[in-house]
Amino acid sequence: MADAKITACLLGVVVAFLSCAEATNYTVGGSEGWNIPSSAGAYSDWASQHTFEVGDVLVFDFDSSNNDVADVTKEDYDACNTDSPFTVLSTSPANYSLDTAGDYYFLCTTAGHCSQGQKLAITVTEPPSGPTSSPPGSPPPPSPTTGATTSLSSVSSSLGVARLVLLMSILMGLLSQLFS
Ligand SMILES: [Cu+2]
Repeated sequence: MADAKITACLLGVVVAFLSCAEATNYTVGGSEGWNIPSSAGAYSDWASQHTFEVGDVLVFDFDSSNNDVADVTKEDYDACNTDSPFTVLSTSPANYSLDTAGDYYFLCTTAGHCSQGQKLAITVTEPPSGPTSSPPGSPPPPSPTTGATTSLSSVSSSLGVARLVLLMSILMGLLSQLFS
């Protein structure tokens, strides 16, 4: 019985380890959701508490009758200009997939909401499990640290494989002891 428990624990460790590489859904603003925040810096604070990687998804949860979410340029983000968004998502919850590395800017296009702090800027990096290949001909992501990010990704990827091999050897050793 004890052996079965140990095996179950070990399997749990492996599952937790492997799930590190999976995409994450982030509900913007946490339980507060996406609306005029109580403090103007609320979404900056929220963003600073998370690390966003390619493949992750932002979930905007808001009252659709009075809000939406639009991705915009940095200039429009800074100026709260709602006239030329790339896309506007007006049905909640709105999922926004972070498909490429770079900087992303969002705001609510309802008059006055952005200037009261309903705006979000985030930086998305390549996941450590390896860079996703960009389609040929597409411009590189607007990041001044592309070179450094890529080499770091390679290092992290090698480390990840080494960790996995180590973990598996430990696991095999323990299992062979259990069943000997
Ligand atoms: Cu709004």
